[in-house]
Amino acid sequence: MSQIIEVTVPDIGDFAEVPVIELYVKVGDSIKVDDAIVTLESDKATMDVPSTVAGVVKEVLVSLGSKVGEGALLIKVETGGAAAVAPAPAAQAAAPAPAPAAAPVAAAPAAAGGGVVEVKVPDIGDFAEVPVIELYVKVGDAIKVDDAIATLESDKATMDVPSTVAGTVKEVLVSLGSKVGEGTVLIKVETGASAPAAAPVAQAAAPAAAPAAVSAPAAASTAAAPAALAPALPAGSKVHASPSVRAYARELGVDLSKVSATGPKNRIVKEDLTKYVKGVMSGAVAGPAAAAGGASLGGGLDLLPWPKVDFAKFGEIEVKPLSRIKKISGQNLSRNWVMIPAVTYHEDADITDIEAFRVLLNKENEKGGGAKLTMLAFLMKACVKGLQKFPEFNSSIDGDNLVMKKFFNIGFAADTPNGLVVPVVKNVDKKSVFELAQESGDLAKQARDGKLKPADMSGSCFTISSLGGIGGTYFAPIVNAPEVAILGVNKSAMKPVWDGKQFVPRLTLPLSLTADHRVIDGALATRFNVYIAQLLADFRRVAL
Ligand code: CAO
Repeated sequence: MSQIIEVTVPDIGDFAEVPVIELYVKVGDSIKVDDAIVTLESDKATMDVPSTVAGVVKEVLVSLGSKVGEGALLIKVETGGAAAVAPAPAAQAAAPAPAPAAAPVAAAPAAAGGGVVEVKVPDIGDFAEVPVIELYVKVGDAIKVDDAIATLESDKATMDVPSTVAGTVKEVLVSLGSKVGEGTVLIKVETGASAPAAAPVAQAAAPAAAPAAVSAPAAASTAAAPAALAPALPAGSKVHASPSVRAYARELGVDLSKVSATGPKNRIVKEDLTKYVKGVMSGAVAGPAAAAGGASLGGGLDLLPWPKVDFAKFGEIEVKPLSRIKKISGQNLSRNWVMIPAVTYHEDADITDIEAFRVLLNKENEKGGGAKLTMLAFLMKACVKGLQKFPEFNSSIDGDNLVMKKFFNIGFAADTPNGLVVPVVKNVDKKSVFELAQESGDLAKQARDGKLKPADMSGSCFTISSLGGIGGTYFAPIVNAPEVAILGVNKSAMKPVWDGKQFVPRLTLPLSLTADHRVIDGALATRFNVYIAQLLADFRRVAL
């Protein structure tokens, strides 16, 4: 049973006509309790109004620039649609919009004192004990009017308190978690003090009645002593953004001071952030280190933008779009390459006997018309034996946990005209080498014909990448995350092997195992490789 609930502006203090500066929802959106609906900005605070209900937005009654006050209807939400039969929490449905009653008190202007001005929490509605969840300034910071000082979060709204004065922070009287209410002094700011030669008396005496009143003397002091306001502000303190945009930036790990603002009053809006992140990811925008001349100390990738070269200047060119598979696999490979501390270990396997056996079986089989036995099928069987002996190879990292798999699905890289795909043979432990050869052959054909379904390419525990039909000696395959290892094989070749008395010709298969060092260390990887080589050298061991 669905219900339409109205979400209104809660008591936001003594502001009657506060403009909507950001609107986060549209008709049809599914929203949860606490999702931000709008950001309102008065001259004293910027605040997000979160939803008090969960459901689907049926009507949006404000737009950007709308002036609202306490009780203004923002949106209508249909609740309980998906959970029509579930017991809808009566309290939630019956309490559509918080409309606390306390009458707002007049805004508290900051007090002055010999050039030091207190910046206080303005009237923020009927909230007495609101925690400080972000603090953007520290002693010594140079701040401007409107720079955010702190973010406060009640259960009804999240709001930034901006500075009403410009100057140098002399004292910070709150810390993260401090509970504040209207009139609480947040910081003390020395206005114009660092410009003693020209410090206009008017500035010291006209602390913070209104931002406009302060900005003029502040500008004057800048002109007289540029150094006073010149020092770079700490990251995050000079940007103008709503609490939800700041929260989003924190989630993405973006330093807002790097983002260009397109909103009114040079405010960073959500689209600016999205554009910045897209730009960094595509290489069009320099990442933090590149922007800082490569001196980033952060943990991000900090890559230089992708080089743009006009190749046509050097000769004839043709531009071909990347295939869909190449685009998808490229993204996966890039992520795996940068995120996995991978090491590749090499081993040679003597496959003289197994190859002779394979050829023999295929000859016998020719008469019966059965599937051709492939080296890949033997490799799959050997790898499953390896996963059983060394279970770490059949695991995946999930946060702080290692997921140990008790099933044995093996993926194999298949080269197709459109790019690389990895079909997966399921339950390899329960299938014969003949069945594996048949099934992998069928899957490889479907891959080449572009007929693989998503289910054919999922659920792999470990991957084999065989270049044996082509050539090569050794290579370093990229781990197919979230798997933790991949076995590459190249073309086998006759090599002289010392048997203790003499060199004998042995058909040697080069193995290249790449493993995720977070899970598999070098000793374990080498044991795995040695074991696989033993199995291939004497396949009877697989039956043990
Ligand atoms: N050494 C020597 N010869 C080998 C061999 C090896 N390790 N593996 C296969 N061969 C030979 C086979 O004997 C066969 O020869 P004949 O035709 O004379 O019998 C031929 O190569 C083809 O072998 P096959 O039918 O078993 O198929 P395949 O080994 O090529 O494996 C598949 C199938 C799907 C793995 C393969 O087609 C493929 O796509 N490989 C490329 C995988 C790839 O691109 N990996 C790189 C990923 S990272 O960029």
